Amino acid sequence: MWTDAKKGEGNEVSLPAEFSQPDELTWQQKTVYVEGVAVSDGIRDIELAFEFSIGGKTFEDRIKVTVFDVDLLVNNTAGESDDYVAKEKTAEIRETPMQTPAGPNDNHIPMKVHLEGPSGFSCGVSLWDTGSGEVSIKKTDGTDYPGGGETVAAGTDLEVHLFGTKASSDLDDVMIEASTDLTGCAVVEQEDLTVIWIESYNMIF
Ligand SMILES: [Ca+2]
Ligand SMILES: [Ca+2]
Repeated sequence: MWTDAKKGEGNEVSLPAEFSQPDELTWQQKTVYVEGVAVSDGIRDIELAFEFSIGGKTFEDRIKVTVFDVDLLVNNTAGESDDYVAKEKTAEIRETPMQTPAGPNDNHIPMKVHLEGPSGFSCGVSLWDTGSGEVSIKKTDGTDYPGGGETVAAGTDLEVHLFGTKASSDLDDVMIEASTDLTGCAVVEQEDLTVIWIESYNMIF
């Protein structure tokens, strides 16, 4: 638990924590930030309890939370050494593919969206990319990955395809990011990769 959204030295709260000074805990509001450390064995298996004592009376509130984890496996591996995708060929550049595999479905790689969590847990996962290079994220049937996300169940993998659409200017300058419908706009996972492209006019020997 942290007292700042950006965790750092001096703002960690060790539990159980006690706040006794008025400037540490105002009646109106005290915001703390909870970080998941280990994935839950069961849904809502972690209980946070809060007690407030004043004038000889004690008030209490409790909430239950679940810790889960989203992993993005570019090229279906956790390793970084294969995190490359070639930029799509356009019809003007290569109308007739010379290589196999090539054609309308070439120049893409698979990516697994893996959800780790307790049995029976699922959530909607949204994906997007940032950076200089660009990819388009599609489902395996060739349609765009929906902006509203796809539901993923704990212990399963959702496979998507990454198409390189704009070449990288630096290594690993494309970042795929994920959020879930349970955690708001927080980015729950990031994975970087590179879109490679060789222009024919650079191939002079
Ligand atoms: Ca990989
Ligand atoms: Ca990577």
